[in-house]
Amino acid sequence: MTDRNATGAVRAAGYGALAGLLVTVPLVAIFYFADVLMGTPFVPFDVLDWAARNLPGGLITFAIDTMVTAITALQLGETSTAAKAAEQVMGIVGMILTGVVNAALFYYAQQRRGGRLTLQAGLVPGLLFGLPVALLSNAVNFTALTAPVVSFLWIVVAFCGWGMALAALHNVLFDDEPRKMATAEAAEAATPAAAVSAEALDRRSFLLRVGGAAATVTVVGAGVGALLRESGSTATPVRIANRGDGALPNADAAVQPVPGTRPELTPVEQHYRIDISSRPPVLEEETWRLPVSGLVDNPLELTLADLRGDFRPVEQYLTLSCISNRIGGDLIGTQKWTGVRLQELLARAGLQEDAQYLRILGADGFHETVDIDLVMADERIMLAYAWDDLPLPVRNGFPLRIYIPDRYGMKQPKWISEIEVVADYQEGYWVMRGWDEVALMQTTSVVDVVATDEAFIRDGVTYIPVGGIAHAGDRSISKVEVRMDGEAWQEAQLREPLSDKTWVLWRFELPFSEGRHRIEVRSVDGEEVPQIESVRGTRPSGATGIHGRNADLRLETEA
Ligand SMILES: Nc1nc2c(c(=O)[nH]1)N[C@H]1C(S)=C(S)[C@@H](COP(=O)(O)O)O[C@H]1N2
Ligand SMILES: [Mo]
Repeated sequence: MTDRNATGAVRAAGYGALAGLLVTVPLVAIFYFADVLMGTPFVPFDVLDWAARNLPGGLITFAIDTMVTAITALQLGETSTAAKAAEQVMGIVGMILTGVVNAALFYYAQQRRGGRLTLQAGLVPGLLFGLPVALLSNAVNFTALTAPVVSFLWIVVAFCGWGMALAALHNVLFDDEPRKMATAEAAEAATPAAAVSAEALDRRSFLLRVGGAAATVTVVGAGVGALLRESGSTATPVRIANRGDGALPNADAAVQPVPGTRPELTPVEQHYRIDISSRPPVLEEETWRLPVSGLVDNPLELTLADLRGDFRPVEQYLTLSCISNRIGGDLIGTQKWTGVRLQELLARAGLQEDAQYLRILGADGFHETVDIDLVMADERIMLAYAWDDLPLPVRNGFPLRIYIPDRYGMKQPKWISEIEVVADYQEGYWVMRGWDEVALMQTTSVVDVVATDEAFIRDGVTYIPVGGIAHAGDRSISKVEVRMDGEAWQEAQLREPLSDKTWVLWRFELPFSEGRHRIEVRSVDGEEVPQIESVRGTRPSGATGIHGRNADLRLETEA
């Protein structure tokens, strides 16, 4: 008898898992639909974001690292975009799996307990699942338009509905179990297989119908949601800085990039995006303010118009890189940044005697601490509101982000929501999670292209142009060298860069020799310090090592 109960319970858990799938998938679709329609939280992303903020830094880094490796290996395109998509899928799949497990446990427990389920009994798994999710969502969500209480209640109610739907399904699947069992037992002597399969058929056709309904809700919810989202998006941004005559500062540079080298100025929509949330905070210019508070004589509360109008705009061509960028990776990009000098802003606020640090908060909960001595010593540190003369894109920090020369992106908050002047140092978001406290940019260089289709002949020798970038924070690049198959290093030509803070494009003319070769690059920064050649991973201080590319050199039919 106990044995039979146990098998029954395991079988019930199996049905529970299936029912869980059929109820949780539409629930996710409903959350999505409500998010688009009313701005309630999309909870699968919130749970993932909560995990990303609260699980140990090493584990998160490992997860990101694995993801980047997979994206690179499977060639899924630009790393940060693919990683964000993978993250979002993980959030959704995670929520569905949790729903499946919870439902399986619910059915299992019910089978062991026996008896009939009331609909209200579904409130137990509903609340067990829904309350923690609602709490996590409330803790991290910053994208919802609804008030936190409303969001919280909506999530709890939705999960209660989820639990009651499971209870209802359970009753249809198992309610007449005793009768069926009795029939089955009676029939067992005659045709046991027939009795069992009739019962199974019954359940199967019922589950099929539920599956159809679940699929309908999911497709309609997700589809209509996606359509609504599409139609609600994107006005063209208004140019806010003066483009001047449009000429780049290095327009007269003598050295031309090898075709196939990445663009010297990264198209803004191709610039990587790295941050701690599934979806970026969307801040409105009308309501956004920058409070400068704490140890200041005149606390400020600035609008974007104040920042653009009351301060002298500063323009700088800059290369930004993520500390998680691998050797040769794409988490690096160059734009013209426009903003205000942080020194000027602090002068207006009036620092008090004991002011030591700036605590800079992002609207997503990200934060960093900047030493005021550093700001006072470096007038290039700025609060930027434009990239390439347009307002910052939402994903890259609209309306305001900081620039600190020579530091990886992890030190430079986007979506700034507050600057607090304080006396005490506090570790920043990624520093707390084990990354380098200073995060100076490593010198790095990359072979972008071995341009076999650009081969040319000079003095009877055939050359293949090779090109790429080299970058060393604000230290500039003094030398780039290239070698083939581990032979002697030879100096490449350097193109005059957009600024001493951007990458340098280089070109090298490689004497042709047929066959498969390895072409490598290394560089020396403007302070005559060579890049570190020994291979080290991104954590904790940024990757080092030299980049190379294999190329099959063979000449097309010569004209
Ligand atoms: N508010 C906020 N700012 C942030 C981050 C973040 O997660 N939140 N990530 C930092 C990191 S790790 C990097 S590499 C850069 C990336 O800027 P981008 O997404 O515009 O390329 O933003 C930095 N600023
Ligand atoms: Mo980063």
